[in-house]
Amino acid sequence: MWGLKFLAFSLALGLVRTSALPEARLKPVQIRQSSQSCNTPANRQCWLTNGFSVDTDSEVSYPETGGPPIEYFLDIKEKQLAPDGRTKNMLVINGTYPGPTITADWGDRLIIHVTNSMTDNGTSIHWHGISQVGSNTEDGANGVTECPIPPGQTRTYSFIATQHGTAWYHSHYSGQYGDGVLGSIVINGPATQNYEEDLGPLTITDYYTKSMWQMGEDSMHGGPPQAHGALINGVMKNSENEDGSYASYTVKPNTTYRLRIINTGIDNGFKVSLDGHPFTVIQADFVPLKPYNTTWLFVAIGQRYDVVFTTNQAPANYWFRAEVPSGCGSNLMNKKIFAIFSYSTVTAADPTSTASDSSAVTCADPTGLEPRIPKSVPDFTYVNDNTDKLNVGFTGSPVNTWKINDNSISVDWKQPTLRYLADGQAASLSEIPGLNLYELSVPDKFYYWVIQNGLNIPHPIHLHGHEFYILGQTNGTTGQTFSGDKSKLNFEKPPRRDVATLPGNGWMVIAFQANNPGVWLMHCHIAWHVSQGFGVQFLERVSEIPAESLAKVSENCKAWDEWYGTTTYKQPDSGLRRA
Ligand SMILES: *[C@@H]1O[C@H](CO)[C@@H](O)[C@H](O)[C@H]1NC(C)=O
Ligand SMILES: *[C@@H]1O[C@H](CO)[C@@H](O)[C@H](O)[C@H]1NC(C)=O
Ligand SMILES: *[C@@H]1O[C@H](CO)[C@@H](O)[C@H](O)[C@H]1NC(C)=O
Ligand SMILES: *[C@@H]1O[C@H](CO)[C@@H](O)[C@H](O)[C@H]1NC(C)=O
Ligand SMILES: *[C@@H]1O[C@H](CO)[C@@H](O)[C@H](O)[C@H]1NC(C)=O
Ligand SMILES: [Cu+2]
Repeated sequence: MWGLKFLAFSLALGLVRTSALPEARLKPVQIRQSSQSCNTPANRQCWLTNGFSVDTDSEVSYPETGGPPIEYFLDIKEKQLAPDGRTKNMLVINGTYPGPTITADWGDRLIIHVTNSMTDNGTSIHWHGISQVGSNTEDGANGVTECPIPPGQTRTYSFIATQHGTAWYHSHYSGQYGDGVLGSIVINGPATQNYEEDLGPLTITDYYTKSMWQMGEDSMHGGPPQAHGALINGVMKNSENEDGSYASYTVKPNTTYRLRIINTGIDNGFKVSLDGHPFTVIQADFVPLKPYNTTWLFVAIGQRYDVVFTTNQAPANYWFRAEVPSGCGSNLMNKKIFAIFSYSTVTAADPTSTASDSSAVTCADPTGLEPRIPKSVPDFTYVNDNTDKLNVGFTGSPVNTWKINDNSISVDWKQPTLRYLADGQAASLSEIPGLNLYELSVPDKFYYWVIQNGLNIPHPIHLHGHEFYILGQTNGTTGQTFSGDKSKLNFEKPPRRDVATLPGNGWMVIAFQANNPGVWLMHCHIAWHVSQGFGVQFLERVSEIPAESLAKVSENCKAWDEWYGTTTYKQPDSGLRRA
């Protein structure tokens, strides 16, 4: 309890500074007598003997043991790589794609120094899924919470991992992450199902052999560009010349594994499965679930699923398969999207296994996900105006543009929303149309949003700073308009997560509580769409955003202003991702 209570208290007093925030580190030498680790293969539900477990609501509390922070140094540079055998000029972190996995324990403070060693691009790094409680300035959304980091500069991000599970980090500078600026995040913590070993992250993405800047240009003027292939853990055999390789895992027989599946994609959702090995799904995004079994999962861009499976099949090599459901992306050129799981007792080779599941899948989230810690949401009065309704629209002229309530987001890299606050201009924010700003001013009130899709294209909707409750979601049948009929909504124990799929021609109703002062983006995670304006900003409890933290924004903007004046590469799009 004390962690967030203390935070809320200090926020209210405007006292928060980095060093004053509670810190935690579960190093054996640091562990207090009262908080030994109790997390074992036979009891993954337990975390610490002082009561932290999978039944601890990470929105309310997290463990702090007062150890040193976890520090990372990330260096972003141009580099030629050939992830699927075809050479591409990429932008990567520490020379690898994906970048280094950030690993910490639940409650740790992370201090991450990001150096921009690129020549012509700024950057900012968003820690996707991390709710940044009390640390809005660390959210890494350029044009919103910071100015980009200019070439030659380093910016330090500092925040606490108040949640646990699987996430990822990526550039928020236009479409840059599609050229390689991303990596996985693993926050160790308790789980709802026992397992013996953790196989770590499995990232999956569509892949473009041309740069995001080129593809973004194409997507602005025509239909969504066709992806040239897909990658799992940054590699794949391509369908053109069969160069490249499949990602592979070696597994021991009769062992229970945890696997962390992450869609880090640009424009495609994936159906995934592992031949012969059904999944027990234990977590969706950062939210632990009541475990359920399935032979396949649909994973939208930005979503994560933690699954457990047992190697109880005949020792052999097995395909892990991914495919793009129809209507869920840009018709990938490569249909053979595989990784290989090899039993350690056999010689690794291309599998001959057959698919466990051949059901045609739609571009829709699994229904009925039940959080381990169910929480209910109060009823609301549906007003059907811009206090609770977000209408998604589109125009193709003069260039492809997405609109929410008839307005497109277009942030200014050099004028992030927090800079207005730093400069004492909070009052003028609502008059700047490009911000697409919605103010949420009542502390701890639940805010409800009916997101109505006017087109037959599904969108993965991602919210920063919160996990949202999904009160209702249509399931892909055409032409559904939310009528206001609340009997179609689930207020009792709705799923919670930070990305959910807005169905084509349908609607989704979400809610979240104003419990995290700051400015938070909500946007479509299809890179082309957010670049073309599909996003809003929620300005939450503006008077409680500590003025002191904003000094960091002014400082980082000064460095950006100096560099931006000297470059010929100017902002080409909404600034959030490139179209
Ligand atoms: C990344 O590279 C930096 C600079 O070369 C180095 O100091 C750091 O240890 C590397 N970090 C990781 C996680 O590999
Ligand atoms: C980013 O850098 C690439 C070259 O690596 C360049 O093509 C692109 O125009 C740059 N974009 C911006 C917005 O600076
Ligand atoms: C797995 O365990 C079962 C029973 O515990 C045993 O019969 C079987 O031989 C084991 N399989 C392998 C591949 O070790
Ligand atoms: C899921 O499958 C596992 C392994 O087959 C089984 O032990 C478990 O009871 C199943 N769980 C549910 C919720 O059906
Ligand atoms: C979609 O909704 C319809 C109508 O509510 C229902 O009959 C159908 O089973 C649902 N389909 C799926 C895949 O959930
Ligand atoms: Cu979209």
